[in-house]
Amino acid sequence: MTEISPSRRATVKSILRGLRIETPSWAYGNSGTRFKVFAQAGVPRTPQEKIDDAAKVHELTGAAPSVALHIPWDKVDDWAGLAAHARDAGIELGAINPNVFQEDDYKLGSICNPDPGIRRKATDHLLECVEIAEQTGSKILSMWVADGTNYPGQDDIRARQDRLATALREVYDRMPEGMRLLLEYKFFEPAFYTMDVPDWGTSYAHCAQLGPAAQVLVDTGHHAPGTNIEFIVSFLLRAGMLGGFHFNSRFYADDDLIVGLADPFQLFRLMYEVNRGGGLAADSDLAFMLDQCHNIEPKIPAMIRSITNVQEATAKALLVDTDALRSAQEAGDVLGANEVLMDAYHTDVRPLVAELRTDMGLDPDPIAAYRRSGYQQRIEAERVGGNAMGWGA
Ligand code: PSV
Ligand code: MN
Ligand code: MN
Repeated sequence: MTEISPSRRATVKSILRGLRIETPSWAYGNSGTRFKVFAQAGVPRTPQEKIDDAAKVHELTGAAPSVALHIPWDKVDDWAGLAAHARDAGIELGAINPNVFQEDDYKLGSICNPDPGIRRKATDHLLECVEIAEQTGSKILSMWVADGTNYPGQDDIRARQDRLATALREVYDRMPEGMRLLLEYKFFEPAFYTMDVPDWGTSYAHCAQLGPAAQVLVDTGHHAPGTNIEFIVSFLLRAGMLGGFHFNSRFYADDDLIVGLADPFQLFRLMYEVNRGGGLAADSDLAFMLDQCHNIEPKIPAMIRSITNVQEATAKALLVDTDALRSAQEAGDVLGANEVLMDAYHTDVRPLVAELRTDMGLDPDPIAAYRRSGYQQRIEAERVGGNAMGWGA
């Protein structure tokens, strides 16, 4: 077991200070499965209240300064007003996530639909989201299309790719300078035979065709069991094609559980590759976002826990003795190299992260601080009639 030297401690703390993790507005509302939504007391009734909860998470962690919106789940008339509300609460509005999957029209797809009228409608929504992003000051259009087919022969796989490319081009060309389009992939669900953007390779190919402002978004829950996600991360970072993450945990499918709870070792391996690929550098614009739904656990503490899990995995990744690792690798010392990684992984970094919070004027234990804050009691008393927002609505 290695001791953390004072200089390494300082370096890790300074990089951690710069780590920003965006929380998703939809994580604060009621959610569930197709079997049941277990409503919780005090959940937000409006986009403003979701922003307030996100701001509370940032206030206590100092690491979640923005909140992603999902349109139309978070639709308002006055976007500049919503951005001002966020600023007053102490955070910013982050990625804009269009929703082209919850209307009857989209039964056969959105921008890949065989019906040109429906493709137009879906593309117009994406363009509207670019405009919303301009008004909210958001720099990321985070795109996921649920398009695909369920049966062989249902539609022309190749024509669907053409339709996808056409719509993406229109959206990309409409984006202002400084905005990025991140294209998320998912190997199955809601379609089961083909998805139109099933994997990182498909996303990569479309993004490369679009131009430098288009990059791949890796949602950790969107892979087949056993997929080596850190390889994908390493590859995409090397190619300059990784735009951001949707972090969450999974056991079986797109479970959307708390990041780092199902497989903290995987999160460590991911963050190691992120650091190795320059994703934690001060000039990196890699977007760390969460995409989770808290079906049975209290939502604000769950978000705080998610943030602390990412921080701890990052701290461990930063503790890897890279010189020792390289020497072992070059010497072909298989077990020695692995031991260097495991040494870092087994280090208890909780005191270091707590110390950082104290340095930042925060409570070293943000969940305990939340419990003491009285915020939960207040929202439960005030937000009577809180309802499902987003999934399970
Ligand atoms: C789809 O499963 C997804 O990961 C996309 O990011 C959606 O926007 C989000 O989940 C909705 O929860
Ligand atoms: Mn996602
Ligand atoms: Mn998902």
